[in-house]
Amino acid sequence: MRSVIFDTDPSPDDAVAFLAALASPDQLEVLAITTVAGNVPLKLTSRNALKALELVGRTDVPVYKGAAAPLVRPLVTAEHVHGRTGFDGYDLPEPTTELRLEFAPDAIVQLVMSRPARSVTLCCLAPLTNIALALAREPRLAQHVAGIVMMGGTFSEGGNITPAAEFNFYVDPEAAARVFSSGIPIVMIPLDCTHQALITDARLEVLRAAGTPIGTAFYHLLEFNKRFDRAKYGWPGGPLHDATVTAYLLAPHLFTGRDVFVAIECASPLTLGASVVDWWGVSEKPTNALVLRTVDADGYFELIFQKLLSL
Ligand SMILES: [Ca+2]
Repeated sequence: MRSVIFDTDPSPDDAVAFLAALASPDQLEVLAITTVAGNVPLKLTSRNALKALELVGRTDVPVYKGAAAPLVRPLVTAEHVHGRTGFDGYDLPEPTTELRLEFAPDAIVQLVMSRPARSVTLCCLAPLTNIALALAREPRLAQHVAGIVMMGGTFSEGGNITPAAEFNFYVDPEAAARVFSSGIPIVMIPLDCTHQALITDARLEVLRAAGTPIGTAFYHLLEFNKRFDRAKYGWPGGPLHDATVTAYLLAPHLFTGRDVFVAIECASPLTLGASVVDWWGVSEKPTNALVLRTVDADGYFELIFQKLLSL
């Protein structure tokens, strides 16, 4: 059993990630969901987290609101991908629960430090602002946390927000740099991996055919995302990025990767937020992340959608 905290800026793929974890109580204990500004502003990401939990009747899971902006830069959002609300495509039920009062980075510190060392894993699906703030608040967090599994970065695949950078790292490169230099064991799932996990019509049909409220809701939400991605990339479907984090925790054998040194660009206007991955070990620097590069896409969708539909 592994205890986890999901740090997220919910668009549908984030929601699939933490809901699939909630559907796996034999393997994962979800301590909390913490929200951050990213795909859409903080008020909306927080509301989306509550709505997703409302949909599956798990309003017992505490949701903490975190940073409204990156550490030093103005917020960049992605309404062009996820719509104005971040959850465009289907009207989820209005939340009946409230956010917890505590600031998310403080809640992360409290939840991790009050438990045995190396027993809580942070699942990061968004810009890493909350994690950097938690490390500033309590530097011992780096030794106490079990590790971070994150969706973010890109190296051979090119960027999805600039030619060089993936969205999460681009939005808050200083936070990403702080996390990568923290000494925390990191599993990084970059676009190089997630771009193999495409939501094709056949995969999406599994959700529609289930005919359940959850299946129907996510069919429409992911269908909305897919339109943008299909037009942008010319692929048969858009990638289901963030749920790879949960899939890795549940079934690491679906992935392959390599221990490498990763650094984040924080200065160059041209390549801001780029993750420089030393795949061939040419820098001879000590490794600081396991970077995943392949995923068994059929196994991934089978696992994640089966979990989602079991709620
Ligand atoms: Ca996300």
